[in-house]
Amino acid sequence: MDDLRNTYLGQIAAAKDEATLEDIRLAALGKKGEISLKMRELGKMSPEERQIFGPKLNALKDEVIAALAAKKAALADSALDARLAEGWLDVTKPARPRRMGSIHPISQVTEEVTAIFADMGFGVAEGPRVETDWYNFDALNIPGHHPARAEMDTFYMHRAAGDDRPPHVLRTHTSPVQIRSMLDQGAPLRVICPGGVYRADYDQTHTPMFHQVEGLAVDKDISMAQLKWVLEEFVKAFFEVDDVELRFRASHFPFTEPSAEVDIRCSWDGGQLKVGEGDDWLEILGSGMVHPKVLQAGGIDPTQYQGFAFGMGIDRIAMLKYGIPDLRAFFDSDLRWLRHYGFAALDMPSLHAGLSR
Ligand code: 2NM
Repeated sequence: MDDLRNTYLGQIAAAKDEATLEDIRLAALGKKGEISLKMRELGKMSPEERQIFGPKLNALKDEVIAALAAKKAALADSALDARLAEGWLDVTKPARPRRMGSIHPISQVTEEVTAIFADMGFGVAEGPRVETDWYNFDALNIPGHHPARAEMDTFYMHRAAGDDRPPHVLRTHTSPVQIRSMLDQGAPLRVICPGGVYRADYDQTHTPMFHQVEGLAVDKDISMAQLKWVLEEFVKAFFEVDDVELRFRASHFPFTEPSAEVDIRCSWDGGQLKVGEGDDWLEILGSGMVHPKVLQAGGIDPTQYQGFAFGMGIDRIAMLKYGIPDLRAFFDSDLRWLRHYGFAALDMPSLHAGLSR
């Protein structure tokens, strides 16, 4: 009995892998295993002998089974240890963002603009790209005969004969989202509306779909001075400069009165844009005080509230900030272009981390 015990426990201790362990198990406890055969011999013994050898043999069998299990667990542990020692993963290392594709400059700039205005307390609203002509035109003080309807080169949705629903258009600006925001949320209100818009126009500087962001602030005692401060803060944050000079030029939009186009001081030395210095002026947005009729269409009492509003082209400011020469390339889905002008997927623009790093 002691020999059997020493033999098998010794072999188990020396086993180097699971296959050897399985061989040992078969040799000791398999159908024709040494210990199994001994157990069978118990039947031939006298009752007295069996009383002595039975419990001893059972204890030996249990001991070998336990030793096999313990060794099997130990082998598994050391196999894991070996794998961990050999190849290990540094979870503190940065991911490889290029593998995930890249962020389109329009998405990047939309996020940048959103982060800047969110920091000034503006919410973000989105709306449908197919609008009724009321939301796209009438509510914005652009009546049926108004030349702006023609100027905007509107895409009208097809209508079946006998369809008496109001005409639907592809929105020509994101202002209808601001009408919806006024109707949904009432005053006071601060909101920006980024998104795609459509105009039937295609040349060097125009694509039939492009992107806009419009802003709206409605409250009691809203003034043009606040508009100018907000736009200055925006331009400084967006172009990442400490100082800018803005120039308001009188203009005309149906939905604002008074209206102003806004230029920023810049230079184009060496063909590269520098914002805040130089003798050139760069037009970047349109703005004004919201027309009383537009407030009224938005369900807001114009004798109690005023608002300022502004709008700019996302594609255009993206080209300016990142030196992208051709607008049409934005929409070509050329992978080489996207790799060149795209942004790392994990770098979300934020004011604390830097907008465009
Ligand atoms: C611009 C220029 C000036 C504008 C007005 C509104 C609304 F809906 F609140 F009346 N939203 N955006 C606006 C004003 C847009 O884009 C060049």
